Amino acid sequence: MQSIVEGFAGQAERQPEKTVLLFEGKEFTYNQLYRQVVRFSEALKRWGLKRGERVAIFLENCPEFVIAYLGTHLAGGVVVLVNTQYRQVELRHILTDAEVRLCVTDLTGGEELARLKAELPQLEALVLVGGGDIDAFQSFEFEAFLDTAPASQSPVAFPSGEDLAIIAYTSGTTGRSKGAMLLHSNLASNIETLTSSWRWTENDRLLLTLPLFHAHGLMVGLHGTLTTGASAELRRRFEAGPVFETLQQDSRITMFFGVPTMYGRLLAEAKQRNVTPRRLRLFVSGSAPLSEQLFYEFEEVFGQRILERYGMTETIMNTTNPYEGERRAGTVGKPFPGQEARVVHVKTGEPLPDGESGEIEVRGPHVFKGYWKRPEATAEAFTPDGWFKTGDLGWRSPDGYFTINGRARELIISGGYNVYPREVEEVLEQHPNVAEAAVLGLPDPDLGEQVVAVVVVAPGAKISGEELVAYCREQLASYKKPRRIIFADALPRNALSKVQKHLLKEQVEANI
Ligand code: MLC
Ligand code: AMP
Repeated sequence: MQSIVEGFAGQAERQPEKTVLLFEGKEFTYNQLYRQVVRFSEALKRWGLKRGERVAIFLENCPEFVIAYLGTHLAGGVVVLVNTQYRQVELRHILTDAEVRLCVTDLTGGEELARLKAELPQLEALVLVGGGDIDAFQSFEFEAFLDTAPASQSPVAFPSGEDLAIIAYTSGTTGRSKGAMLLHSNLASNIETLTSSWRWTENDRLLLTLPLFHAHGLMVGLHGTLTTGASAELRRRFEAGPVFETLQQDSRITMFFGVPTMYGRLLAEAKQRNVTPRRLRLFVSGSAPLSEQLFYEFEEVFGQRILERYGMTETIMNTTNPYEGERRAGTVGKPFPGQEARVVHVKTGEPLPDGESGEIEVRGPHVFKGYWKRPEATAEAFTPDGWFKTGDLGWRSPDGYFTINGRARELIISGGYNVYPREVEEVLEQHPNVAEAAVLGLPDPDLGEQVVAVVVVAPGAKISGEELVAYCREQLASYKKPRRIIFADALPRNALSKVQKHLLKEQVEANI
């Protein structure tokens, strides 16, 4: 299998009548989904998409997401993933940087893009799920777009492993996110080792509530389903009550994947209802640290251990606790077969002995090609012998389990979403009434970490916390908005005038 779409097509040929997706009461067989994928790909080609051109998907979870994703790949296009919470700052940057000509979205997304029309000269067309019309662009209703596919289809040609499959924007340490270029071979090799490690088979059914616009939902949840011939019940979003009920009542569901926030909420549901939860074949957690306390409490109430794994956008999945064998609390397990991981000294880059803490580096067929149009950032991210520097800090036990205990870069992980402080600071500092701002991550019992901003108001100016939060929501994804704003007279700086975040954090924590 060189690509996910090829693996999916193979399953569609092998078991055409098998259910692959369930969504809001509708079922799709492999054959039905495959036929729609081919139509979408033909429609894209007729519209004028050339091989290697980018198609953005700016959409909540729904079957059309899956059709557009696979259809773009089948047409030789590159998918640009866009979080539905993204607003003006992120959309402007991503769609311009990736030179997107066509975007698959819904009416709400289309309206947000229309506001940016003047700044997105390269964006020509929208394909709108659920219909509607956006005057600013050439717009098609999704079904009508499929109908533009020519009646006689060209022979199916799958992409090669070396072709670019996805550009996923991540790690905006400078305030601007970078597009991680993932090849079809990265996606295919990672899902092959993952599905065999987790014993994923066609008999599995996954309850998939993670958003498809990030690695966890898409490159683990969806890819695993499509390539093993399994099925997934797809939800628009995660809601703890309904999810808990489905897990209890629907014995066809064998797996659930989530971020720790979701597990905390499911645990609260179980306790509140005072029922014994049904056992599943597999619960997986990732995208943020799963605390030992949650790991053990979950085991006590659900009667089984969550399998914790570690990944990132640039490398998809890196390490995993074992399916059989000890799932060790607080650890992220060992590298998947066929992939490598090591710990090196943060300054010298020399490999460290077991037990010593340093930066985690990974190498293997899962590691991305580089950052889109950013050769310098790409060069900086790799060692000369091809190890990718993850920016995560940790150590390895003598029996090979990795533990993550910090981050070399500034990053807040809130409910499994990454927030880069610099990006939020830049938006705050653009406000005319703000002189300077520092953004921190403070512990949060539900989200793991929460975004907090310390703001110095411009001389003579006045602004309230509510106004600043509203301003951030206008410009940025809502999950990046500060949950709390603290006003200060000045920010602590060192001799080089760099803000001393650790000191600021201590001061803020002491005053809460
Ligand atoms: C939503 N909100 C958040 C938030 N999610 N705020 C902070 N952190 C978050 N994670 C805000 C919304 O903007 C909104 O604000 C308010 O909370 C309610 O929105 P909601 O949609 O009702 O939120 P909720 O259902 O509570 O969402 C929580 C969640 C969601 C945990 C279900 O955040 C989620 O799906 N997280 C998963 C993220 C994920 O898939 N990460 C994987 C990345 S891949 P307002 O102001 O508008 O009301 C990766 C690699 C790897 O990291 O290893 O997997
Ligand atoms: P992203 O760039 O959104 O893909 O986020 C990747 C980051 O999430 C990693 O670099 C880690 O910092 C973090 N992460 C993912 N999985 C885990 C985990 N199991 N434990 C701790 N951190 C994790």
